[in-house]
Amino acid sequence: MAAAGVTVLALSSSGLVQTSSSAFAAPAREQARTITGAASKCASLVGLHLDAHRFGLPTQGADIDSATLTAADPTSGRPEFCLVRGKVNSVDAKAPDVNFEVNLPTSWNQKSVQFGGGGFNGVLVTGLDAVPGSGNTPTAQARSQPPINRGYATFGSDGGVAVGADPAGSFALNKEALANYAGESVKRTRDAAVGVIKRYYGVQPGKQYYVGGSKGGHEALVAAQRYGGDYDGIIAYYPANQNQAMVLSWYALLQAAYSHPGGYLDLADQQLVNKAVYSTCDKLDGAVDGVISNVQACDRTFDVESLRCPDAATHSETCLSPTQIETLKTAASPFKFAFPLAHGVTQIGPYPALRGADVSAWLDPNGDRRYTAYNSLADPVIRYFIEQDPNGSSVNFDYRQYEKRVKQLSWLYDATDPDIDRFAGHGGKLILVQGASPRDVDTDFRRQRSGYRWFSRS
Ligand SMILES: [Ca+2]
Repeated sequence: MAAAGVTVLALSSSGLVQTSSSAFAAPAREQARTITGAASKCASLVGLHLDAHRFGLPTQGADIDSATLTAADPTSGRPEFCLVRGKVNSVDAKAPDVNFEVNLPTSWNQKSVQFGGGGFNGVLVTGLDAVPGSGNTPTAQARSQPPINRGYATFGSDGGVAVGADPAGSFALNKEALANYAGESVKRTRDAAVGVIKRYYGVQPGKQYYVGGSKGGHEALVAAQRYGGDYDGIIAYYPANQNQAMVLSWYALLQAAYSHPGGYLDLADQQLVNKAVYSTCDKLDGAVDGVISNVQACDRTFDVESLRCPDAATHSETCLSPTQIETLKTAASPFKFAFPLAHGVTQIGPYPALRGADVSAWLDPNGDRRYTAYNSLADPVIRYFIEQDPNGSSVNFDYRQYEKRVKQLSWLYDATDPDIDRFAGHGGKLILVQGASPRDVDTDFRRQRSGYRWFSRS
C-alpha cells in the first residue's frame, strides 16, 4: 500500500541529510480552549476511574490519585495548569502499575504531547520539561519552550516498571512489566492520558504528538509502528530502536576490549586514536574547526593501520598493538548476527570509534568493564531479559546459546518494523533526529533495513 502523506525527515549533526519532496505544512493556527472554574474542575478529577474498556490493551482500568491546580509562573513562562497523577492498574497483581502524570493547561491549544522515557525507565516522566535535544546551543535553549508553556496538554509515565527498580532491569522477570518496557506502556499511558484530557476539556486532542530520545526514541518508533493510528506527529531523537541488537553488539565490543588479553585501550591510547582521526578527518569537510562533518570521507580516508606498531610485539605511546587494532576494527565494523532478528535484521553498527567519537561508554579509564555504560546497560538485559535468571551472569555470555529467547525478545522489543502504513495512512509525520557520533545507537538509519524502507516510501 502506498504511504501517501508520510513525511520522514532525518536530521544529523551536520544538518538536514534527507527530506521528502513534501515539506511540513505551516502549523495550523492554534486556537485556545479555556477552562472556566479550573480550580474546582481540576479537583473533581481526584478519584476518577477510567474503565478497562477505554484501553486498547488489557488493564484493570486507571485511577486518578491527585489533581492540583498549579499557578502560572511568570519566571519560567509556565501557565496555570491542572497537574494530575494516577496509575493504570496492572492485570497481573504482581506487575507494577503504569504511574503517569498529565498536565492540563487552563488555556489549552487543543493538542497533546506525550514524552518518552529513558534507560530502564522507572522514573516518572512528568511532561513538564522541554523536548529532548532542544537545548544543544544557547540560541536553541533561549528559543526552547516546554510544550506546556505553549498551551499543549502534556503527559508521561514511569513506563510501567517499578519505580526505582533495583537491581536495574530486574523488572523484566515479570512478563507484563517486560511487555510494558518493550513498548506497551506507550499505549497504556496514552489511553489513560487521553481519557483524562477528554474528561477535563470535553473533547480529545485535535492533534496528538509523541517525542522522545534514546529509549524514548525507541518508544517514539514503537508509537509509529504499533500505535500509528493514535498519533499525528512523532519525533524520535537518537532512537535506541534496535534494542536487542544493540545490547548484543555492545557485549561483543566489551568482549573485544576486555576479554582478549591486550585488547583494551587506556586513556592515552584512546587520545592517540582521536588525535590521529582528527588530524586526518577534520579538514575533509573544508573547515579545520574540531568538528568532523564529512563522516563518509573520514571512513574512506582514515586507516587505523597507520597506528600499528612496526614491531608487532610492542605497544608504545605512539602506536598500538595488533590486539588493540583488532578491538578498534570490531567497533568500526558492522556486528553481524549468527541468525536474523525480528524483521530480518542481520547486523548493526558500525560504531563511530574511528570517527573521533566519545568512546567512554565502551572503554572506561581504568580498564574495568564493570564501570562502563555499555556493561551497566547490557548486563541486566543479558541476565534478566535473556537468561531470565537473577543469579545469572554476563561473563562469557554467548547469545547463540539463547537463539530462541533472543529472537523472541527481538520481536517483542526491537522497533524495526518497516510497516508504518497505519501512521502514514492518516497523514502522520515522523522526524528522526540523529547525530553522527552517538555512543550507544546505530548512527545511520538509511542503512538500517527498516529505516531504508521508511525513507524509500516518503
Ligand atoms: Ca571540520
